[in-house]
Amino acid sequence: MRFNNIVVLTGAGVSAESGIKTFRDSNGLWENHQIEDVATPEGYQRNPALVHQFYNQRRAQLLDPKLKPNAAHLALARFEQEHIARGGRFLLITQNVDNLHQRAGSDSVIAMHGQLQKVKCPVTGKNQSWLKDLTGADLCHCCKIPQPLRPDIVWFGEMPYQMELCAEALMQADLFISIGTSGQVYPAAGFVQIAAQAGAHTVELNMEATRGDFAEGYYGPAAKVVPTYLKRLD
Ligand code: BV8
Repeated sequence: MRFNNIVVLTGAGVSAESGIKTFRDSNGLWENHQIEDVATPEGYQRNPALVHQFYNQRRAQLLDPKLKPNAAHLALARFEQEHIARGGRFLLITQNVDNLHQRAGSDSVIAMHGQLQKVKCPVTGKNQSWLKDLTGADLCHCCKIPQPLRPDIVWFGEMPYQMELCAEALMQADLFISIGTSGQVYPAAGFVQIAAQAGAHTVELNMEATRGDFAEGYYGPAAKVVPTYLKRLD
């Protein structure tokens, strides 16, 4: 086994072939919205109904029976099981808030930007599973004065989840694979440097090359490129 400690970072491109819009490709998610209006705490304060609508639409899409994990999600889940069975270490960090990695069977997943199917109390941060529409009338049960629940999503200006765990894994990695991300959002976009500084081999699997500095890159649709690359690792 050439690599022991493998860290994978995924972005919206890995879910594109499942039918979930990416952020920045044409007709992407941000097309009809300004980031400031729908993915910041200030935007939520200003117009909670707009933000609820933005996330309710995306959450509802996850319940569509036609929406399924694609070959890239499935190959990552299978590889994780086989690699761990061989005594290797594996961590999948996703920027995506859909549930497709989890549905594909990936176990060791950090959803660093939160999850569409969770909501949380704005005061205690306690989260809970939530599959339906969220409105301002949905209140927490953890505070003496119940608070309106918010999407359990990391907005711009908020700290992504489990950053210490991510940093620890990146510094011990001997292979870092970045899949389906434009590398425009930090701190995720800085992961390749942390891994490279720790001596990891770095690989980009994406539709096209990004500004990131990778030792190796294979380009094309994730559902094709990811299974092909992972097979070579076996
Ligand atoms: C924070 C949830 C600080 C919302 C999201 C330097 C350091 C630190 C921070 C900053 C910094 N510089 C700027 C910042 C601030 C900011 C930032 O990065 N801004 C950018 C715009 C410059 N970062 C933050 O605010 C972060 N927080 O820094 O907190 C802090 C410190 C202390 C205490 C408190 C706070 C928080 C960032 C998280 C924001 N939330 N998501 C939601 O989902 O609605 S980010 C959002 O963008 C999504 O999560 C998405 O995943 C992410 C990145 O986008 P991508 O996944 O890459 O998607 P994109 O469309 O861009 O690219 C898709 C790629 O796939 C393309 O390359 C395409 O070619 C490819 N592709 C398409 N189809 C396919 C494909 N590839 C393969 N196959 C295909 N079929």
